[in-house]
Amino acid sequence: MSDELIRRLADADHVAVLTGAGVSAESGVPTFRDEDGLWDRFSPQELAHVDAFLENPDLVQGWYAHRRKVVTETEPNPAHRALADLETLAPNFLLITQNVDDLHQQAGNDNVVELHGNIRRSYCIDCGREASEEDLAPTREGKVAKCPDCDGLLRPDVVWFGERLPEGAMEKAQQAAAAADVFLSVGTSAVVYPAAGLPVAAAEHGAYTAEVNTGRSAVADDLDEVLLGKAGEVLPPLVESAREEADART
Ligand code: BV8
Repeated sequence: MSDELIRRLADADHVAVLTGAGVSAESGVPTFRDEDGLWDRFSPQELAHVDAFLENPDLVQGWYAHRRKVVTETEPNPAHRALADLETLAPNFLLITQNVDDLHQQAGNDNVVELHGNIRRSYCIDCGREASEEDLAPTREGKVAKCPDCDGLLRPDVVWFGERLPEGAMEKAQQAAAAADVFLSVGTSAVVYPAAGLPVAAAEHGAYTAEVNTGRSAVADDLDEVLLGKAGEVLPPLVESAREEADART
């Protein structure tokens, strides 16, 4: 990591961070597009799309039931904790996540925008009633889970391809990107829009931009700095150094 990034983080009044599945990889949550990723066997359109859901509700409900189980068995890793620490350092901070695993909130981040929803919530596609764990129990036996009130199909509260992001989420994220002194992009391949447009939008508004990734993302060439490595190994020393630099000034 460069002294410039440390200095800018120490000085920053506004910090915004975009995260993707890579930040949860060290918690044991598989990513989407890595070799052993979730989409190794299925393509995104086969699963994360409402048409796939309506055609194969048991397959899609089963996939999300599996992912919910994985998520309930995982906990935040040092990358999540470093980002919670960073929120206490920056006067203005927003964590913009594409992840649906709730791990940033569990790590202690308060200012979180979930661009793609949250897998812990499910609802009925017909009446909108929120589904309980009990309502979802049939998915554990590979059966279709339906609404106890109206018999509608139950779906996860996540954003599928072709679906609109949650009301106001992208606006809040874009405002933070435009105001950012430093914008970090952590653990995302940056191929899914509109989320993937945020790091470049921040750069265009004058933010110092850096990505933390085990490989180069699709937007790496447009950023000021690329920190190659695991988020759980790169972020803790980065935030610690920024905090020491900030303390040295007071
Ligand atoms: C919308 C569901 C409009 C939730 C997901 C062209 C054709 C067709 C469509 C489009 C198109 N151009 C744009 C679109 C729109 C489409 C899109 O972007 N498609 C892409 C694929 C081309 N976008 C949409 O449809 C969005 N909606 O645009 O709506 C609209 C407007 C008005 C009215 C109606 C509609 C909706 C996008 C949301 C899709 N939902 N998932 C779920 O099941 O989780 S996307 C899916 O990919 C996940 O949500 C995930 O968040 C997202 C991004 O993936 P990443 O998080 O980046 O994960 P990935 O595995 O890819 O990468 C992991 C990275 O981590 C890698 O770089 C790896 O190197 C790194 N890494 C691994 N380990 C570590 C690490 N880094 C650090 N440390 C480690 N240890």
